[in-house]
Amino acid sequence: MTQSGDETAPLGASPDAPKVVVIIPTYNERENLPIILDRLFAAVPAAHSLVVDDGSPDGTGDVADKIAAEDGRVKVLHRTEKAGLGAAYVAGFRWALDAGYDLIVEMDADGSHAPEQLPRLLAATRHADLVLGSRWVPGGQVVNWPKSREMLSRGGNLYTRLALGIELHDATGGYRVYRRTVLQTIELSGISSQGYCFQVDLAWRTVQAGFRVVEVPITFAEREIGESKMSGSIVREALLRVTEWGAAHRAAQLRGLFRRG
Ligand SMILES: Nc1nc2c(ncn2[C@@H]2O[C@H](COP(=O)(O)OP(=O)(O)OP(=O)(O)O)[C@@H](O)[C@H]2O)c(=O)[nH]1
Ligand SMILES: [Mg+2]
Repeated sequence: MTQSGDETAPLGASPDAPKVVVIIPTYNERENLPIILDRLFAAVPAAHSLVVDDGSPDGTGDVADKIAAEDGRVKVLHRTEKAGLGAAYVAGFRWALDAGYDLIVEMDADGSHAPEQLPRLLAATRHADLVLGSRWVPGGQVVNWPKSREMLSRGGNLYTRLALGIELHDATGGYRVYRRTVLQTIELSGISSQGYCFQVDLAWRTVQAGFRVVEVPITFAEREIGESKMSGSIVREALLRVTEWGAAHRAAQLRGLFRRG
């Protein structure tokens, strides 16, 4: 499903507006973090942010603490070791649910997910339980990506669509907004996937639980500062698990057909 995203009326401005928290996982992002938080609060001043740092050796956790000491909208969750993006988000989701937020946002620290586009994603939650920022719907794009990366993302998403039989064009993307009911319904403790696989896992669980998912076009920019944590094992994990989920889903569909027959 695609949403053009015309409704740009800001959320979060009135007292009964949904409470928004933007979860930013960090590992060695000390230069990027202040920039992304500045951009976030310029774009959506009413939002709060939770930084989930996995003991970054470059001191990102200290940078986050300093910002939090000066800005009450920022909180920091310190975890002791690098345990992957998925585990960081699950910890962040639990915190956000406990704290009573209505809309829970995933955003990378490296500037790939433009905070200036967040108002459009938030507005789309009026018609959706999960809003995916999508690179691969009309109006979406990536800038400064090598062709090889684009092929990997497009190919991975095509494979995901075919294997799982879902109508999503960017299930691997990590710029998204969940309504709290989705994260309350999904069994968070059952999630062990990391990297891209984590994003597909959550989208797949959301679809299976019967929630409405909408894709809003975004412009995704390659990081300019710092190092990518992308690796071959992250791609292999996604390929293997998506294949397993697809096979299990088809087997369940077949069993259902036989029973009805
Ligand atoms: N807390 C935590 N954050 C992580 C971990 N791995 C990656 N991140 C953060 O997750 C976000 C996405 O990671 P990236 O390295 O940008 O991965 P990517 O966007 O798939 O790869 P690039 O496109 O090459 O940047 C960034 O904010 C990272 O700092 C981790 O193990 N723990
Ligand atoms: Mg990145």
